[in-house]
Amino acid sequence: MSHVTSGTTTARTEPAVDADRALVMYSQMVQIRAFEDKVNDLYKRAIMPGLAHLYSGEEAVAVGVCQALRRDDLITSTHRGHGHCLAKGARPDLMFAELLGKEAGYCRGRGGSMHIADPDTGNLGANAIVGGGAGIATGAAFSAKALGNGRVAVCFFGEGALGQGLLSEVMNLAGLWSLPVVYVCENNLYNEYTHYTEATAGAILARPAAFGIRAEEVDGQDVRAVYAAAAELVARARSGGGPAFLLCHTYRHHGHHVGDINRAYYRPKEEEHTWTTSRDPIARLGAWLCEGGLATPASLDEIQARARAAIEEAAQFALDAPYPAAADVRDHVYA
Ligand SMILES: Cc1ncc(C[n+]2csc(CCOP(=O)(O)OP(=O)(O)O)c2C)c(N)n1
Repeated sequence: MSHVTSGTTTARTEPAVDADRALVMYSQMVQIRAFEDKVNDLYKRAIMPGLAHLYSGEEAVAVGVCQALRRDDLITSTHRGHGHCLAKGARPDLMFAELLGKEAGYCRGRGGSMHIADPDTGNLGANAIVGGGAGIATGAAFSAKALGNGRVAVCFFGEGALGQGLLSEVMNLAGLWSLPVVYVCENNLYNEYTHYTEATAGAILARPAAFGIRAEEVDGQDVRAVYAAAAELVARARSGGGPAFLLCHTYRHHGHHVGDINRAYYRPKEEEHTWTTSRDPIARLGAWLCEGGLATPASLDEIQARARAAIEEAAQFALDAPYPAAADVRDHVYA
């Protein structure tokens, strides 16, 4: 990993992550993968209404960053938000209920996949508007600083949001006022069906650097590296060191959304193959755990089986849960 501050780049050494945390991160990534597989299954069987944007392949970003946060720290999420919500501590049963439009869901079934918010875990909400979380996260950081409560806000966004003016406006303010916010850019190479190099001018890290914001990049498929980078930037923000920008290089395994099946016209099959095999974040951490004697293939299989069983149970809860009453369906909706 390297970081760029006022034009300088520094190498970072092997990330320090203890065994317990590595196993927790493995379990969390597996939970997210199992959740997304189940969402895809529900969509393909026409049980889930609407669409969802799956996070599979990007799990190391949400998990590595959220492991560096306190429960009362705040995040904003995106249209591809299930992983952020779960990594921050959301309950899969209530998330499935939201996706299926059930009253038990996080937003009483009125929001669906792109509108999951969970104040109890500091999740200020997913957002269907690209870049929409930037102002909210920066405002939350402003509030944390004014109140002196020591909270840090993390703004997750895809690289597509780099084209949104709001992001530049709020990075300017965060830089000026030294706000405790970390902007986490998930560069999965594509904005819908367009390669990011066709939509983003210049060097990504030059943008935060222009506002005097500490800017770093990391292999987003290596959860230990993401955690190490995030832990440092979050601690720095918490102790008054100001905002930071973490660019994570990652990849989505599935299409832009669940219905995006035929992708060969915009991204090569060989590229998909490379990222889904040798660059898979779960397989990579699993290999590291086994090489270090911290796990065995059998113990990892057991974690996977347990996660899948728990996800099945959570989905069943949501399938059995009631819809909102027809008379109340317009309540709790603000537009
Ligand atoms: C303001 C705005 N413009 C356009 C869209 C349509 N849209 C939805 S997702 C997306 C691409 C987002 O790409 P990126 O931010 O890189 O996130 P990714 O989907 O790759 O995770 C676009 C253009 C939108 N939701 N909001």
